Amino acid sequence: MGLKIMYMKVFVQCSIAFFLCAMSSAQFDINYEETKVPEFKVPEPLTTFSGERISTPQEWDTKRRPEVYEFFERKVYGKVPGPLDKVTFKTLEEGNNALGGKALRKQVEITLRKNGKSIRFTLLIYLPKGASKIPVFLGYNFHGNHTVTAEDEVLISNAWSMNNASLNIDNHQLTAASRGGRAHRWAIDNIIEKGFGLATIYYGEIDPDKSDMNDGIHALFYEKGQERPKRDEWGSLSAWAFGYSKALDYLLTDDAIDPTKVIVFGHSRLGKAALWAAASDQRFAGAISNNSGCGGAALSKRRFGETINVINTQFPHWFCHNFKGYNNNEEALPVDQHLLLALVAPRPLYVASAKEDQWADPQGEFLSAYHTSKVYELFHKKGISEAQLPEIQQPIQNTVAYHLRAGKHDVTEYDWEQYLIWAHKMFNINP
Ligand code: GTR
Repeated sequence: MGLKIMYMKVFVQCSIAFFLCAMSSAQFDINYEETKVPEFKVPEPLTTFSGERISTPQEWDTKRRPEVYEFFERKVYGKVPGPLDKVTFKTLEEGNNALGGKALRKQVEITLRKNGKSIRFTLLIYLPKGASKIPVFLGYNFHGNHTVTAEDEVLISNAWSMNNASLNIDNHQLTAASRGGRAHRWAIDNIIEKGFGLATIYYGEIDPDKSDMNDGIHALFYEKGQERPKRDEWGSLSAWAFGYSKALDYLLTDDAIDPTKVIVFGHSRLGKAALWAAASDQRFAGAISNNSGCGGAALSKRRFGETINVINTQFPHWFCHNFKGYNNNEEALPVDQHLLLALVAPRPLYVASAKEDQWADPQGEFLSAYHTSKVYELFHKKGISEAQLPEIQQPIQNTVAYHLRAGKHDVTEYDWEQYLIWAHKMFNINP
């Protein structure tokens, strides 16, 4: 009976999702044909906005990088309005026999304070037992830390959540019913066995993913009567990126972790946030963008799949207000997303796509990684040298890495297997 109700709920939710998708395709003119991609010029990475050529890493760092960063900060993701008053850490739980005995588990509460207000989030960390100076992947999860593994000790957040019938999330409340429900996205056994740690946070604890701007971290910075950020101030993606940095603040204090090897990872909207986090905080050793699509790795000027107008309409809270000026106006952008990727240079960067994830424009994600490679080459790092999209399951793994996986929008064992092989090579890890 319970099962029947659950199936019905899943069916109803899927039908609603399908209906919304159909609505959005009808409402917007979505292009999925390569022949209909408009002609456009990819902004030259090594020429400044005023036309000056960049030919050394120093010139990149002092002239080009700052102007590109500032553009993305003021016109795309939005500025963080100022420093916090205080950040504190408190260990809530520790287990030295986790994951069947091969890992240590730690749950750390991080409190962010500003103007007499505060928010808290919990970082769940798994580290291989008996190791030291451990490289770590840091990634947000969509539905709570307790969905990442089935371990009973993992604390359940009481932050607002999107409902999800397949994970039994009702009334925007997380419960034990979804424990382990997203374990398939995290390859945690493989990560630990290969000598890496995993740190994860429920993204809704930083900023609930809904279009009002009254809650989450934004509200800490408001003056009296203020209800939304200024035009050039942070949307949710920038807030999530900032949360990644605050988690890094903690990871850098943990003696077991190698402070030079924290790699920021994110899937989809959280892949967009991971890229902006790596661009904004150069303490991150590298970045992985899994199926990040529009506003992430994909070139916007291609207008293939999701576009700026579509994303700003469906998720009006993700980017800063200024970005709406580029709705159906991509040609006015003096940058494209390959320059977001270039802000990660010369650190290792992995862009991954999925063949059936046309909404995220795999070809546009690949071309972005290709065009950013010029900046990596300036630093004598190997990028992607051929402009030809590789076949599925044929990864290219240089300092700039790319793969096209078979299948849909998701994070799979295959994706993690590639990230682990690549990270071993990039960060000289001997298990
Ligand atoms: C979609 C959105 C994408 C991507 C995705 C996700 O609905 O259009 O840009 O972020 O959500 O985060 O799963």
